[in-house]
Amino acid sequence: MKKSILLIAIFLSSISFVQAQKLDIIPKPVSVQQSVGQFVLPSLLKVVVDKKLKNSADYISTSISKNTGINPIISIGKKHGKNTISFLVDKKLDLPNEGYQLEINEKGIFVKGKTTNGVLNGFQTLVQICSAKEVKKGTVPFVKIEDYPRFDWRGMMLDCSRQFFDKQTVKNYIDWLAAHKMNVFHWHLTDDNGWRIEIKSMPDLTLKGAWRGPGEVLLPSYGSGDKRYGGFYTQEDIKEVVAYAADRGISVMPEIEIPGHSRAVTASYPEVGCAITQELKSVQGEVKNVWCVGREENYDLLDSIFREVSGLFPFEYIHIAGDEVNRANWEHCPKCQALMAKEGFTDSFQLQNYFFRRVQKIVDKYHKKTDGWNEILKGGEINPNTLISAWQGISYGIESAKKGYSTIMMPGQFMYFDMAQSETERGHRWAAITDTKRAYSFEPIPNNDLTPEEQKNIKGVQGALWSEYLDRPARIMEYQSYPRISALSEIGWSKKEDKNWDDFYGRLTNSHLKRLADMGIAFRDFPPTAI
Ligand code: TNX
Repeated sequence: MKKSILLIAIFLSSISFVQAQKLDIIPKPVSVQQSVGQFVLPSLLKVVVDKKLKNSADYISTSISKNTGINPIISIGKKHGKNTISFLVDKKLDLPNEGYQLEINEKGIFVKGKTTNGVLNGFQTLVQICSAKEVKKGTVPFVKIEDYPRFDWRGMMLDCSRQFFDKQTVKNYIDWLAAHKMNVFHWHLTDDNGWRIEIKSMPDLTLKGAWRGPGEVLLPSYGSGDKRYGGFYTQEDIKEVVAYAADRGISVMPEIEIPGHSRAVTASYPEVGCAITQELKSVQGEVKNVWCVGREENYDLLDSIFREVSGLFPFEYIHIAGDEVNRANWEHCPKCQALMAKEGFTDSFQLQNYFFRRVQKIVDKYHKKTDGWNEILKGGEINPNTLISAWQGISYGIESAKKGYSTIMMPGQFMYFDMAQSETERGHRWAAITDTKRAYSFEPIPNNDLTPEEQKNIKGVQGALWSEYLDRPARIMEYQSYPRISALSEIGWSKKEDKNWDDFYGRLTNSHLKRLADMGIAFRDFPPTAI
């Protein structure tokens, strides 16, 4: 008799276990143990946030009330009382730095992390769990999750030069990245088609270089017809965005494009370019877009730019670019040629290397490290602490890791979300047609080519959204970004052996696309809606 009751109990609990709400978390966590039962959300819901996370308390409580419909009573501290959701930092947890434990049981909801970022990652998982319809009815399923990222660097770049995205749009973008446990926002702030960051010692960079179109504006029109187009972020705006991102666990890395892609600089300060009469076009057809390496005063200007930039961004890296430099300018410039002779250089890559070594000394002075596109490795030695953004292909990342540089894998063939997503859609095509499935297939550590030691140089993975083609209403930016960034987040976070397209696609279509819609993202659906 007793035995049969036990059997019935086991039978019943296994049924409810089978019916347990699917959590469908993206990126997929390391370990999830669901059990029978639900925490019933009380109308008097208390939220306790560790003192170390006090700047994120507003963000946390707003998201909880958005997702549960309950306005929680928030307090700062460590004590988990009755009916509480607690967010606690515990340095002693046996977990990697950004890892977390999330437990939902009859006593409430416990989110613990070793660092503040760890807790915030756990918070994002909780938000995803709370997006389910069951939670709207007032119950959250029992679960125990232990989770940590595969890579330290999970980044995304947004080009705010070719198109200007206002402060609020950038903040939204950061929110969406945070929801995917991404941790670096690479802010492409300058390029040929617009300088977007206020530099007080060089006011014309934004008075002139942030605008294009007709009138006294100096930059040629670009995708904006004959209308005046542009904009920039004041230093106050930048500080605001950096703090906003920090509250969400995201570091902001600024990129200042040098020495190429600098048409907006020479439009504002013509003397920065080489004194030549030829109209030499860059890969993208721009003229006068290179800093003169032979003009000594340019290094003083760079010093003041990097002094101001390093004061605005607490992150350890500043990106100094180095891609697609039209070195033909230097070959025609008397000052550059004189420098070349003086240094005994035989080719213009050595001039480029000379330029970067000088810039790295400047950036060093302001206690920052540099990141550069993979071309920065050409022409000679650079600072061994340089981070390399390997964009031209997987082999460039391999080369960088083999040379011993910390490397971010972001091959255009998989990780450039400006690429069209099918033959018939709008977008760049030079690297590949990349839909979400193809993006998801990217593996950042090419095992066969790197020794275990060299593999450690691969710090992470990143996507990029260049904005030449984003000149239609803002939704196109969202359409290009999602769900490809959802795929990227899983590449950066989840274990390699857990990666499985069918499983990911199931979580995406069952639950995650709905979450993206709730966040207000006009993502690309399956099948895509034509635009
Ligand atoms: C190459 S990626 C560039 C960008 C373009 C992009 C378009 C890189 C470092 N340079 O300037 O916007 O291709 O896909």
